[in-house]
This record gives sequence, structure tokens and C-alpha cells, in this order.
Amino acid sequence: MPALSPQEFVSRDYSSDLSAADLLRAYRLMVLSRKLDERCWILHRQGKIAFHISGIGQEACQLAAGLALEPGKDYYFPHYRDLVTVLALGMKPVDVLMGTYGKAGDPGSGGRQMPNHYNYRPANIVSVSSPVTTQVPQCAGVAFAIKLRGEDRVAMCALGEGATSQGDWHEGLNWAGINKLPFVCLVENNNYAISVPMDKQMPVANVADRGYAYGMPGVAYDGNDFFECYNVTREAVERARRGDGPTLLEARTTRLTAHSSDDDDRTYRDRAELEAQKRRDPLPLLAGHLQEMGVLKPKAVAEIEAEVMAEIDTALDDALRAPYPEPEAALEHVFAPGTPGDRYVKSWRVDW
Ligand SMILES: Cc1ncc(C[n+]2csc(CCOP(=O)(O)OP(=O)(O)O)c2C)c(N)n1
Ligand SMILES: [Mg+2]
Repeated sequence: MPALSPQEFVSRDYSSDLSAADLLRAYRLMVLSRKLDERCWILHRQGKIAFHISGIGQEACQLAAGLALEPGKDYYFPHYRDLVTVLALGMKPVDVLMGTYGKAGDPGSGGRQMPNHYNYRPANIVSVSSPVTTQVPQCAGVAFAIKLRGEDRVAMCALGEGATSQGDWHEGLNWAGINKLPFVCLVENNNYAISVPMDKQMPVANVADRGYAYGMPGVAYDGNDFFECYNVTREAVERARRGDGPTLLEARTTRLTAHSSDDDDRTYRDRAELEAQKRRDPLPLLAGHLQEMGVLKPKAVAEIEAEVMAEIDTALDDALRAPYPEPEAALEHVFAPGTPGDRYVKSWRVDW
């Protein structure tokens, strides 16, 4: 069964719900994410941070997810590229940078997680795990609990198209389909799993073609067009809220950087392809759209950029000044308090 198009899936123009102020907030979030992401690349190249993995080029589908969910009510299981999603759900640049620097103020893990393993309890953002796709059965499990408890919540997870080759993806979608769960799976298809292109990852043309096999609609859409992304993502979230069951979303998007700070994509990626993809960069596309609508004035572009750069500078100063965790903190949260494992770990004498 081929993937549905946005025209076949979306019942109304949800983007018309967004006021001028909402659209300016969305644009500001996308600029904030882009500039923070670029700053992390610079910090890495200066030898000041250990690792970075980027969302640059994929922000439109990510931002749409962040705006379609209700922070603190719905659950989000992010992909490591989802910087703008977590900012839209309420994380601040300083929270992100605390994680990047492994500081005690890292909101979810207190500095235990790798950079870009986003987690934030106030917005029900459940931590990324390094083995890809573990978030999918976790998300289906949370969606199952939501359904059993009769709660008005939606659980959404995001991942790359390469990660759909893992067994966890098939198991999670199957469970969501069997139980008609309030579950949305967002596949950010950037056509590469590190260096491996899409046609070596799966025998079908679209990830979304597989939705039919799990009893849910699969929708393929332009993941770089914010308005299309918002309409499709809102429809999937509304469907889940109404009790109509899960949806598989496939945002066709572009990774405008190497896989990570530790990858050199010149060894496997044609430069002409990358140059062509830069013409579909979601940030200038959104700016152009908002300017045509008269929502974004030319003067505001520079003002927003200056504001965002100042916010990042302050966040970086705050993260750098913040304390590291105490070494003993590494022994916390390993086992539940009072269990034999906990007593064993606490009995260790460690000469830090
Ligand atoms: C289970 C597992 N296998 C391999 C890896 C190494 N790895 C990290 S990211 C990645 C590529 C994932 O590609 P995709 O799902 O398309 O996401 P993208 O990075 O393109 O956004 C791989 C193979 C891992 N983290 N976990
Ligand atoms: Mg990919």
C-alpha cells in the first residue's frame, strides 16, 4: 500500500490556527535552534566540547512536532537531532548546554548523558538512549499506559529512516497498531544512515509505505516546508487524541551537515547533491513564506538574530560557570534505593 500524500491525509488547514505571534515565535525558535547548533559546531572545532550531532536542515518537521504537542501533557521521545523540537517544548539553551558540558544542572541526567541526549521532565521529554530505536517500543508502552488509564495524552517518538531497520521499530509499530494507541511515529528521512543511502537500507520507496502493514496510515510529505509539516503533524496528533489510533509520519528532509562532529561526509556524499539540498534549507524557506505573508518584516530578521545570539552567549556563560556533578553522584540512580544492588554500590570505597 503506497504512502498517503498530505492532501489525502489532512482534513483541514491547521496552520490557519496559528496567529501572527505564533508564527513569529515559530520563526524565532528555528533561528535559535540554528544558531545554537552552529555555535556547538564552532565549540567542537575549537576543542571545547567533545561531540555534537546536528539538526541543521531538518528543523521544519521537528518544529512542527514541538508545536503540535502540548508540553507537559503529551510525551515526546526525541531523536538526537531534535534540538528545535525540545526548544519548542520548553527546554532553554542553557539546559541544552548543561548537557553538552556534562554539568550537574543538566535537567534530566545531572550530567550523565552524552551531548544531544535530550531529556526534560517538565515537558515529558524522555531521554534519548544511544542505541537507536529504543525510543519506539518505549513510546508505544507509554501510549499503551495512556490508553489503559483513559488519559487525554498523546505519545510521539522521532527517529531517522535508517533506524527503522531495527527490530524495535517493527515491534513498537505493531503493538501501537494492534492496540490502536494514541501514538505518532515521526521518521525524519534524510536519506542517509551515516554514510548508507536509503536504497541500501530498505526495499521500498517510502518508509511510510509500511504503515499499512501495521494497521495505520503512513504519510510521506515535504519535511522542509514548515506549513505542510505542521498540517500533517497536527492531523496525526488530533487523530491520536480523538482515539482513532496511531500514525506513521515520514518527513522527507535533508541533513545539511556531516552525520556528526566525528564524521567527514566528503568521503561518501557528492558536493553537488549537498549544494542542491541547500536550496531547500527550511530556515530561509520559512523566512520567505512569512515575509510574503507580511508577518516577518525585513527589520525584524536582524533584530531576532541579534536577540538570539545574545541569549546563546548568556546561556553559554551560565553553563560554563555551573558546577560539575560531585564524583560520588555517579553512584546515584544506578539501583533503586534500599535494594541489595544499591547497598553494594554505596559500599564501594572510591578514591576519586
Ligand atoms: C543499535 C545501534 N546501532 C548502530 C548505532 C550507530 N549509529 C548511530 S546513528 C546511526 C545512523 C542512524 O541513521 P538514521 O536512523 O537514518 O538517522 P540520522 O542520523 O540520519 O538522523 C548509527 C548506525 C547505534 N547508535 N545504535
Ligand atoms: Mg537518516
